[in-house]
Amino acid sequence: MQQAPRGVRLVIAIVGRRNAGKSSLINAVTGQDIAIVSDTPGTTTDPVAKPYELLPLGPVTFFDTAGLDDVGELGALRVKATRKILMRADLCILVCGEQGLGGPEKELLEEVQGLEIPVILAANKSDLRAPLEEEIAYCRQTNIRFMPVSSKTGQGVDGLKQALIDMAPLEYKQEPALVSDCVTEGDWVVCVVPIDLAAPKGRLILPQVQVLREILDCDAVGVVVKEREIEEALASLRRPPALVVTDSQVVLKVAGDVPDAVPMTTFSILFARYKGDLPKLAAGAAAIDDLADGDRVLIAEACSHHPVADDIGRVKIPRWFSQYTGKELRFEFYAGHDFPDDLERYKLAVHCGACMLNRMEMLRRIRECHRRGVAITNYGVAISKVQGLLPRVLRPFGL
Ligand SMILES: Nc1nc2c(ncn2[C@@H]2O[C@H](COP(=O)(O)OP(=O)(O)OP(=O)(O)O)[C@@H](O)[C@H]2O)c(=O)[nH]1
Ligand code: SF4
Ligand SMILES: [Mg+2]
Repeated sequence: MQQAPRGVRLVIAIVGRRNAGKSSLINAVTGQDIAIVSDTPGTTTDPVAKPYELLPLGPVTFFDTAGLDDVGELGALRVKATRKILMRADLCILVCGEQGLGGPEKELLEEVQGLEIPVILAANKSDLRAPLEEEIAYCRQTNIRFMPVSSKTGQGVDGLKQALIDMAPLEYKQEPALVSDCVTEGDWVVCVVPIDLAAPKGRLILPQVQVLREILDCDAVGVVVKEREIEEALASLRRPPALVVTDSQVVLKVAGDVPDAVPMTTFSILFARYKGDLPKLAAGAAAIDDLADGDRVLIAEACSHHPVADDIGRVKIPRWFSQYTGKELRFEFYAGHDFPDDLERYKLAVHCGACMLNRMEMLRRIRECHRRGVAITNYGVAISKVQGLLPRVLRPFGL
């Protein structure tokens, strides 16, 4: 197993009723008394992050949460905060205590499975109570991993850790391919890089360098041209290239010069795939066609500075969308690590290139939109969409 890329933390939400032993279980798993435990229900109020090295997997963050059966006005707020953690979770442990697997647990399991979060049912306090046949049968039927544990004696805790490692999403364990799965040894790949006023002086930008480096790692041949030279370059190659990768800004011109039979894509699409879930981002772009007058579109930037092109999100995308759809759309801008609380208000979220985020974080954001019923795409995919070239640039990936 490869080490998870640095800084990528698996988010594991621990949920359940009050007093089920959620905090105790985190203490047992981490081997530290870091979470406050008591027999008073409602001890944990706000979600608390507990970083931990789950070896050999890598860094994870356990989120200790308030009981989902908390009552009163404050209780409702706590439940809301717990649900917010669930929206971001990669894995979930649902803890049940003396009461076992009851109605509230079943409801919660259904909700978590509906959100497509892999879940383990930890039947805690196994020193006090043996699991029932019907509980085991229920989990078998619903495809949920059932694990009796005791935070008090430590029974089952190692097995629980192993289950977390086994269930960690694949993308957490593997470094994704940028272009290497489209190219084999000896292939030619033509990269189109416009050198205009926006290009930095004296160098290529990092995404271009990364693509070229991966082409070389594949023992393939990388050819770099400006958009004016693409036709000449193609004519002088002895055989057609395996792939043409172009800057999105000149995709229209390049698409005209590259024969239809030659696979072609953009740097932005390669990075959308590398950083996120390309099929979901492409499906989100299809939602642009369904936008109607008055719809809200969220332009989401993952950090507050955008060194590449400040006006892409704020000026160009709104203008292109308005021209393409012919609709009166309402654009709102949001920068930061979270989405707005009222994400459901938006018909579509258009995300930045996420250069400051790692893949897990971006996938989490895509999933959060999906879970909350909001379509999501990103700048790079949206640009090809409004230029009418999305099918062409997605074709190399079988989409
Ligand atoms: N016998 C036994 N007692 C346990 C076990 N796990 C937790 N407890 C006890 O159960 C009580 C509740 O434990 P907590 O870990 O605070 O439960 P919680 O789910 O975090 O509770 P809230 O934060 O109030 O929602 C405490 O008195 C613990 O000592 C266990 O495996 N066996
Ligand atoms: S993460 Fe990168 S692309 Fe997104 S807003 Fe920040 S600088 Fe811009
Ligand atoms: Mg607690």
